[in-house]
Amino acid sequence: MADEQPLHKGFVLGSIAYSLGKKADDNKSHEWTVYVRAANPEEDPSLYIRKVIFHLHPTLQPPSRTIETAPFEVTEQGWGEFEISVQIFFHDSKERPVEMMHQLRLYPPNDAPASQVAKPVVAERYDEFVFNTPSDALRTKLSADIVPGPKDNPKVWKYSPHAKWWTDYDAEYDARTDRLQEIYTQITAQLQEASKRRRILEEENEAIAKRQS
Ligand code: SLL
Repeated sequence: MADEQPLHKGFVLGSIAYSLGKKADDNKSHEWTVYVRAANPEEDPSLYIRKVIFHLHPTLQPPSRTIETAPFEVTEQGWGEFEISVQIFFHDSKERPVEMMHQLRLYPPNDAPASQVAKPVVAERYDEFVFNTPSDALRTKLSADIVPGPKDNPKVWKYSPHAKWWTDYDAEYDARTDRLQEIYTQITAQLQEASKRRRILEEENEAIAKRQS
């Protein structure tokens, strides 16, 4: 019988924008990249994503861009911020495509600290694909341990030129889990210490009570 558990896959939808400086054309002040990437820096998302269609602003030709392998991203130059609609299709034909909106950001917020201003502007969010009825093939693929591919594999974002600006949500999750584990260990030790103290006090009490009787 097929395993009924849904499968979750962490991913990130976002954009990164670099200012091209003062000498740039007025209508090309920034170079930006909009992307769908795996949460895991070593995972190739084309294992489960068949294609991604990015619907850009009509001032960019052609406005519709279909990307059929990782990295699922589009790089352009421009001056303005706009909403990008992103459609994600899966290899598994039973899985419905996902459609999401992303607001392209080129400019740091007005209240950004000066240290942020020279850096690229990253706008991204973590989300999860939920495969409710994954085919056996998809389940096998998604459950397999990630084998590190060849060095500089362009399909995994670990080697992307943008990687140093991107959030490693998996590592953040692991760090939080490690910290929680540490706290549980400390609490367990404290509880054991407290019950040891209680036992000693009870024994002392008994000894006193015996002497008094
Ligand atoms: C705005 N609603 O007015 C937005 C539209 C469109 C920006 C921004 C393309 C590059 C080019 C580009 O940056 N379009 O025009 O050469 O802010």
